[in-house]
Amino acid sequence: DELRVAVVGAGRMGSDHVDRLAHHTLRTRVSAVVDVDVERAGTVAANAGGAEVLSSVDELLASGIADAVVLATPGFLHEEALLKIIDAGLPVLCEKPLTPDPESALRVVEAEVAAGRQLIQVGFMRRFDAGYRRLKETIDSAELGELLMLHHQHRNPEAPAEFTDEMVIHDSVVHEFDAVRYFTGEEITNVSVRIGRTTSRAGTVRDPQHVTVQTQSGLLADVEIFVNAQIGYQVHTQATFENGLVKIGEGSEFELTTAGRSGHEIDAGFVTRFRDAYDLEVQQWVDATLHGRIDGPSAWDGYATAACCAAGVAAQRNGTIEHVELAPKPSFYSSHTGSPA
Ligand code: ISE
Repeated sequence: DELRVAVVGAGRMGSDHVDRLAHHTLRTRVSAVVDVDVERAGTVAANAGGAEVLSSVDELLASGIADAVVLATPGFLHEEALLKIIDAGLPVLCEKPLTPDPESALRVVEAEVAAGRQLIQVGFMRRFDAGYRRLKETIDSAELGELLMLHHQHRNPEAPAEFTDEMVIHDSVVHEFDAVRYFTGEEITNVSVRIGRTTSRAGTVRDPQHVTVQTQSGLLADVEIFVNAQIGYQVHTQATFENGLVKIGEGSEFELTTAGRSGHEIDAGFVTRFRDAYDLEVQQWVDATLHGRIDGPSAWDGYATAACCAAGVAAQRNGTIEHVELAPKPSFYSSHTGSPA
């Protein structure tokens, strides 16, 4: 069997996924590349011999040339596309965020529930990172006793000039919201944000910021988010247990020692830092889809993290601890492996 995948959105993530599907993923091929900018779609499709070039989701769904979709347009375009894709009954791997706000995310969740089967996986690729998986196993096995705290550091080399305080939460910290939910298997109940000194290298964004969340059972997790850190792309986690500590994300295969210094390389960006995670995410999605299943992060995970983002932006603005409001979780998602119960 071979899954025919259409990639919608031929920007940075879309073109990376086309390359991955065409050259690094088994049991699939790219049947179409879709972008309003058909020239850009054409250039990307040329890397996946034989892929059709189309300019809209409507055209794609009418063509019948795809069994499944990878949606990699900007987040504000996701809702409209997802509702059409659900209506057509096609499985979709949707890049994060599911949608930019909890109201639209909930509409997508409701449409999926109404369709009666899970079609959406959200692209929280860190769940497929080897370090993340190992830490999750350590937590679940209780071999170090109970998990007490999580400390995250999320650093980017630099942010685009138009990056805003809101985007710090929506684009960047959304990954930690999902990570905390993944590690603990619990929902986040509140979010606060403190902002102190700001680097002279930031544009209008206040940077770094310190975010604290709490889960249903009371666990605290904090995040240093620093999007103009200059040093490269770093995603570290330190987990504090009753009987030990675990650090992930700091290692590297390649350690260099030279005159007067010793250390390892730092990735330039997320495409390389999480390459293995993206590869595994997409291969597992292809294989599950061929078996008529979705077994990665769900639309519910997309909705719950969107609710955390809304609380995070309010916390940034108000300087308060903001409660995260969630709609009741449809039982539809309870059997799902990736999500908190
Ligand atoms: C970007 O959208 C990502 O998803 C990256 O993983 C994150 O590190 C970056 O801050 C975001 O802008």
